[in-house]
Amino acid sequence: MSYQVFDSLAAIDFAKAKGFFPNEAQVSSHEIGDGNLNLVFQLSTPERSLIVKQALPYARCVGESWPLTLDRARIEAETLQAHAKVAPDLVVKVLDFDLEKYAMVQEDLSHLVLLRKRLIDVEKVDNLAEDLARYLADSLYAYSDFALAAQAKKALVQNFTNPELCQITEDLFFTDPFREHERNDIFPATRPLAEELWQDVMLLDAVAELKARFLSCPQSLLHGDVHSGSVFSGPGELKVIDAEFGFFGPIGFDVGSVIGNLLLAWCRHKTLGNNDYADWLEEESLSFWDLFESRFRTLLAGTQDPGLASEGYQSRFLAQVQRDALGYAGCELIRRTLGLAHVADITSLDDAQRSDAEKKALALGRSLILASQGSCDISLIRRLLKPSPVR
Ligand code: SR1
Ligand code: MG
Repeated sequence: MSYQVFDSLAAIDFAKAKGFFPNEAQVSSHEIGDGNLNLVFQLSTPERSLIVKQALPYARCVGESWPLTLDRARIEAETLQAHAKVAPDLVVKVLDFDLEKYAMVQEDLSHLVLLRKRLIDVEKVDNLAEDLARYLADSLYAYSDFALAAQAKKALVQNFTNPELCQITEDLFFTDPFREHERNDIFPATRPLAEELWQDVMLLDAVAELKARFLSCPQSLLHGDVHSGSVFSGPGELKVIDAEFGFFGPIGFDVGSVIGNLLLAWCRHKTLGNNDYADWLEEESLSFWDLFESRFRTLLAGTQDPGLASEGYQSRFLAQVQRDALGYAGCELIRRTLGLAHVADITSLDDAQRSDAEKKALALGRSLILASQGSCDISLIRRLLKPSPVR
């Protein structure tokens, strides 16, 4: 049967037709999606529990006035499957994908907690930097020119061309927040700072450079939206979900999204005076990069392409990824403050705290973006997070 938007019962019928439950089973079904785009049903019997995720023909957070391709469900399933080939323990399992219903069946991760919630709740997450670094290093290396034959990679670039979802990022990440735009959502106390930022020509030049690299730099198959709401975590476990923004883009974009989200949590906790926890977030950001870089460098040594085996080139490549990551982290801080899609790390604060945290996010974001255009490295984060000297 052709595409229809599921309700709870249709989600059960779908899972039964796929053989996940016997026809006679009493299955309970609840729509639990709280993301910006899709429907998510949790189906359970006493014996098993599963997730059915279906793409809607529009962006859920805005409504039918924002039509959106259903093909994103295919991209999501295939990106998760591609990344699971090389990092199976760190990616949610896709058990089935249906190209007519634009729906997939996934393992249920409800024994885990969204990373964003854990970061808000002042939890020091074991192995966070290690797991995220391994997920990104292994998946981003495996789908790069260093690991794939050129023609195979080009075929994948074609398969993962994701113009509508990329357009969302191009607009919401790089364009709207840096000018007046009706999609922006600006906290009144923050507006004067936004207006100041919009006049900053050097900043706008740097953001244009970062956007151009996002548009035209197919280095590897990115997750494309690896913020702390796309990661589940629990004791000894971390799982990445929600890869509908997957496409071939600059490696630093995924790396920077992780760093940007740790720094958004830092802005929250520094504002609240949770200094020990803010220091932990700072250390996690730095070790995340160090672990990513060292694992990626080790993988590079095994490149299949003798033409890309030069150590000098590989070092320059990683230095560029680092600069990109700092710049994209800066854009994430700014777009989550001024743009359409905010984060609970900041919006759940009271008004005075929110204004303070947003001020920090904008200043930090700006410095990171400007620095990404020079010869900066990750230690910049340490310098930027230090309290400014009293003048
Ligand atoms: C209309 S989608 C808004 C945001 O949600 C997604 O998770 C992406 O981060 C996107 O920018
Ligand atoms: Mg998402």
